Amino acid sequence: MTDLRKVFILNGPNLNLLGKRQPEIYGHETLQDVEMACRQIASAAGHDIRLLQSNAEHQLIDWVHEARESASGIIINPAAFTHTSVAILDALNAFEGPVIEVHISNVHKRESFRHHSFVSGRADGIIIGCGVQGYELALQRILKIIN
Ligand code: CA2
Repeated sequence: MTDLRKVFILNGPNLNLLGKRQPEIYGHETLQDVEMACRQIASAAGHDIRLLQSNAEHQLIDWVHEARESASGIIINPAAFTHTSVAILDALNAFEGPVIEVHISNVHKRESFRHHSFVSGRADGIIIGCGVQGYELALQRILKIIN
């Protein structure tokens, strides 16, 4: 039977500005471009995605809880919450499927406060510094794990 659950692609604070500000760090593509590219990859494999973005930590946590019932995997770029949020880590620890953490920029070439991630201890894979292509790579990995 086909799994009707979606791959959730969760995005944290300020990522709504992707493609609109600081293209030297984050590139020119928008979250909508990411959504279109990922939907195409998922649909070729008989799956679907749900791409969400919030500036609020509690909203991201609620979506992770929702994913427990309705997602086959989670791709997450927690943005600045990566470096601060035990609460997002705790929520992800309660999700049983695969989790891939994505960072558009190479956080290890940036300020030292970006070098630590609370989420990495839960992630099954981490893609860093590959631009927005990182979302596509993460999706390919999730599809491989769940198929
Ligand atoms: O490289 C990444 O994907 C980050 O998760 C992005 C976060 C940053 O706090 C992390 O250290 C690394 C920031 C997201 C802000 O996104 C913007 C996009 C365009 C313009 C301004 C902000």
